[in-house]
Amino acid sequence: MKTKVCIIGGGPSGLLLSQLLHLKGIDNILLEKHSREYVLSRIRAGVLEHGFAALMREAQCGERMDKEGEIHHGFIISHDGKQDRVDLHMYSGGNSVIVYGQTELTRDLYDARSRMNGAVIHNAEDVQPHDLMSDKPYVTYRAGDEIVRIDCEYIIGADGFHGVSRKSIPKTVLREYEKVYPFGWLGVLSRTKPVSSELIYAKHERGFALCSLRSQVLSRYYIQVPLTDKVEEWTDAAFWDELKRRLSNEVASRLITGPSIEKSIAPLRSFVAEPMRYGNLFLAGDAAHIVPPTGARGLNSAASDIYYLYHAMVDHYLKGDDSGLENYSAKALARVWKAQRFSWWMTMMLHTFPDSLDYDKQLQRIDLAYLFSSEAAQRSLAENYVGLPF
Ligand code: FAS
Ligand code: PHB
Repeated sequence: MKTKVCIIGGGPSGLLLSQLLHLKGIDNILLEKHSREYVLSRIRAGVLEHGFAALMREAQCGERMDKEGEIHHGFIISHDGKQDRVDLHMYSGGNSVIVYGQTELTRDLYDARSRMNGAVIHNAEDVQPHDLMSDKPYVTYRAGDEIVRIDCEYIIGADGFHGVSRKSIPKTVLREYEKVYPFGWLGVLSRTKPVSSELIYAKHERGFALCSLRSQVLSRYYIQVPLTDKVEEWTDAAFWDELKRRLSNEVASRLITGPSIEKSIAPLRSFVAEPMRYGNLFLAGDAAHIVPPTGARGLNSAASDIYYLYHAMVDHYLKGDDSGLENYSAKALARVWKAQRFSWWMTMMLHTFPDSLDYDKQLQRIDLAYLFSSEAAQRSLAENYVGLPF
């Protein structure tokens, strides 16, 4: 098989780029190791920056997002017995975020690829990029007993943290930066009315909690748990009781509980791999960077990678201009590191650290006190949360 761009990974990063390139007439093939059903069974992000939403619309995949997604102009931070609201709309100069689940967004992208007869190959096993430094790179994968070769001009590694692409960059070239947090998030999805119309980030001495949603009939909740916890140790009742302990009495009294339809523990890490280009391989999304979900930057960091790659490929193929490709890694990393900083800051401010000094606890308290005493501090939070410019 032959194509211009071979994309490894059928998550939001790979699918969005595949769709955008297709609309510009740039031939591409996407390889996904799992089935479509498996990919769509994963429950992940819930908050979209306005830049991501704009890209979805440009990809002709924004209709259901605009119809079913909820525009949020702010969120609550519950701390020290208080509920303080961050006015995103006012402090970001009129921007906001859309609450719309990654699962639905990925479904919309898959539907668009199918509608346009996009070349999306599922159950592609043992995918392997080759000859990355040559001008004739290629990718192989196994379909049953057959090894299939795809000759291409560029390879996009959008295969997530555990994918093959980043590992194809020689260790002598790759620089990795990592910080692992001493806790995880236990998340529950339940067909219940959300307890709040806006997200509630709760800082509590027992641990962090988050009240989020997917719709007015589908709630998403998280509590910070030790890394040693196993999801099977947590009954629904135990989860709801612990969540209530970390919320204000007023909010806890309104919480509507119900059976979990999904329950999982995600570890928290900060991770960046540099460079995000090696020869004709370009990394995008979780393949290159991971953030703790506290700042809702994970999926949104992938959006700017895709934006830069999309425009670089259009400039190359339609204008003969390679500057976007040459500058991709530096440009993408500049924004990735700002998202890393924001996610780290939100995580350090709102979580309970097992071995923190009393001094550290004071700093957390004063960080929140300063935030809600300073318009400049709230403007800084707001511009990061709604999404820094691409
Ligand atoms: P993805 O990991 O989504 O997709 C990569 C795709 O590549 C997968 O479908 C995988 O099957 C495929 N793949 C892997 N190896 C392959 C190979 N060798 N060959 C072919 N295909 C291969 N972000 C937030 O903003 N908020 C959240 O609350 C949040 N919660 C999360 C919870 C969990 C458990 C995880 C893991 C992530 C969470 N994230 C969250 C971050 C998440 O949303 C990612 O940022 C987002 O999925 C990034 O999308 P992709 O870069 O497409 O990577
Ligand atoms: C979610 O709804 O899953 C969600 C929202 C905001 C976050 C993290 C997760 O910061």
